[in-house]
Amino acid sequence: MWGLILWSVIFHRRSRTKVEIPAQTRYNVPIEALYTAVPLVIVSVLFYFVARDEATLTKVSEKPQHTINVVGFQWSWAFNYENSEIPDPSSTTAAYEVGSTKEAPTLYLPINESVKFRLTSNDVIHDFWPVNFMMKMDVVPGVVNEFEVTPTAYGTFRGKCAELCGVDHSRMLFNVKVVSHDEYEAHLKGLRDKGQAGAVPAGILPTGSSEEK
Ligand SMILES: [Cu+2]
Repeated sequence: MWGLILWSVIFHRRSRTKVEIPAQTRYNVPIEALYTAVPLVIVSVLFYFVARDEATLTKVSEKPQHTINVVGFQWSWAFNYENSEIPDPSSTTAAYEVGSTKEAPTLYLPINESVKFRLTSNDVIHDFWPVNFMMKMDVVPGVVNEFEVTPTAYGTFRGKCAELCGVDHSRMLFNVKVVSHDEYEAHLKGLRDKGQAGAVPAGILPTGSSEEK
């Protein structure tokens, strides 16, 4: 860069002898048309591929095998394994687990079964990021975001909040455990047996609730 600048300064300095104005170039219609058209083409092509892939990645099916309400709060996660679209606070069948900054909660998922995550928050914006899923999505107060996955490998994976959400944001961790169908059902039963059933505290307020904002 410096070389080019110095070269221009030395070899294109103003002549002492000739004082006429150098050739003026402006209003070059072909070049102007080109630098309008080329960026338009670039942006259109990028837009097409982004829109196409985004539509595929965020597609949710009509009837996923499982729906889990993921609640982000300052500063941990709650997972509500729901049986229906609308959480029923009196239901005793929808197991839930609530984590804390001291103890990261574990999200259980059955292998080869589709699961839709319904992401909600009642305080600030969080971001649900099960790292190995190569997918993350914002958890926004007042908004219900959704995405769907079908885990295909057993194991325990890490997850974290990917949106700076306050002082303990970095401790907003969780685990994802992909298990067999039977193990999944047993885990949910275990949660219900501990009394962790119904609509998760801090979750979506049920329709018609007086606390609903
Ligand atoms: Cu967060």
